Amino acid sequence: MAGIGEEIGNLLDGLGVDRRAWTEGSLPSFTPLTGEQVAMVRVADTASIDAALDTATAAFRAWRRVPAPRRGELVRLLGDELRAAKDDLARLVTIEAGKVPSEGAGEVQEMIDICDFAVGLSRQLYGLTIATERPGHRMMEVWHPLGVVGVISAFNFPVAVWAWNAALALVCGNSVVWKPSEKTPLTALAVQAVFARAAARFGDAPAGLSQLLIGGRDAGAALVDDKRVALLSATGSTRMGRSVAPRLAARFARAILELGGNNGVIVAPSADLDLALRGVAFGAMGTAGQRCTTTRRLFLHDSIYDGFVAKLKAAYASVGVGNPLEGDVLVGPLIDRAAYEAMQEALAAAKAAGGMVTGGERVGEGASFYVRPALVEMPGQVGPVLDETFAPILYVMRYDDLDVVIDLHNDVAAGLSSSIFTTDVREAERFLAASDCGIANVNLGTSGAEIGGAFGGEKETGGGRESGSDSWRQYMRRATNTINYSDALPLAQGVSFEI
Ligand code: UN1
Repeated sequence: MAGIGEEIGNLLDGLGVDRRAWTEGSLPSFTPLTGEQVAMVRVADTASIDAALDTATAAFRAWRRVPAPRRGELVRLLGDELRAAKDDLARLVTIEAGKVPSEGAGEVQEMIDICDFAVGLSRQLYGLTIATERPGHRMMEVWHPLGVVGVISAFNFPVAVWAWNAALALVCGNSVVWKPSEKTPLTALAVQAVFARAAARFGDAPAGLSQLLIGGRDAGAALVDDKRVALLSATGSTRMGRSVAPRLAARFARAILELGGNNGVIVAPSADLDLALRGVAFGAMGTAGQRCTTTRRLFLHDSIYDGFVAKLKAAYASVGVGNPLEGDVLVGPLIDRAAYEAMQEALAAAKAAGGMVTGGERVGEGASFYVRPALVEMPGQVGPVLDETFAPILYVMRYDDLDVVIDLHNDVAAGLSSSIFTTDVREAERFLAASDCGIANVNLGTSGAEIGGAFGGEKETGGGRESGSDSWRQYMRRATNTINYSDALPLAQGVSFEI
């Protein structure tokens, strides 16, 4: 598409990004919309990574002394700046990550929402007061800032995941160092410029309070292995988590891991089928199947199987696939050739395991990779159904017994998101009690969680929780304080030690 490079230039200029950062570097950057190279981005070298961690450490030392509600003011300004930049940033997300416009805007809205949440939190970082067994004593918990927070984010939520972490980390009194996906450096540069505007309006934020490290393995490895980083929040594949987790554990660093998902939906006999159809369609095809919360497995009760599959096939056939800048489409491109190849491999493996595939073909040719979402009727939960393939493939299976299907649902390595469509309260509650995922829903899909809840999952999803609820506690350290205001020194547990 002619002019996309020019449009990116205009957007980045408008968002306040220094041209040299994306024209004079060594990391080529592409748009999945056309596959063309659109920028050459500067990457951090070893010396600048080291300097960034020093600066982040100094920034933390200053920032932790700023009262939390005042820290919240910076995040409030960040939310303001994001509101002002929303349209341009959303457009950039569409160009760089391939999201359709409404999902690009949704991603930026998610950033704004978490800023609002964090501002409120900045006046609530509360601890407990606990009953003590000793007279004239008080015992309490106080939450303190933690240190430098490293953030490694993935291409599919190129900016929102940074915001979930950064907004909380900042109100909690930490500094932030962010390594975005090498596939999405431009949106990261734009967000960094937005942050810089908020910091300038704030006035006296320490230099380097939130930094960006664009780079490959070196930058990621520094965040994982360097003891100056107190907490690493990493989003990506389970394979990445398997490499990162033991290294963090070896240096006793904190980790928040958001890894793979293999999310399932059960449609029960009593379900509102129109609702279920819409929920499954968005969950499975939204973001071209490239969300960690994407619906990948669908369990249909025998009694509704044939009719539901027919409706689903019609929905799959009708959905528009293509360049979101050019037409009214619901499914944009895969991120790159590797994603397309992984999808084709999974479909071939599904066929070999007895699957019946509808869709999955490539649309168009050239350097971009558009595919029709694939529906695969499987004879059982075997072969590629057990793994996450980051592409729009929905495996469909039959069931007749709810307890059996819940066990089957849980019998995969990942444990992120799950849902049931039913109007039977007993079925709903049995599912909620038994799903082993971090997210379990009734009568809505697996994706599109709001920021107010804790986000994350169990098993090979990594166990981390980000975003809402009490996730903030991970970004702080807890101290138990006991104060003796008596003139005696009673020992706990009745111990006597008279000198
Ligand atoms: C991800 O895909 O990494 O629940 C995050 C959702 C979004 C976040 C997805 N709020 O689908």
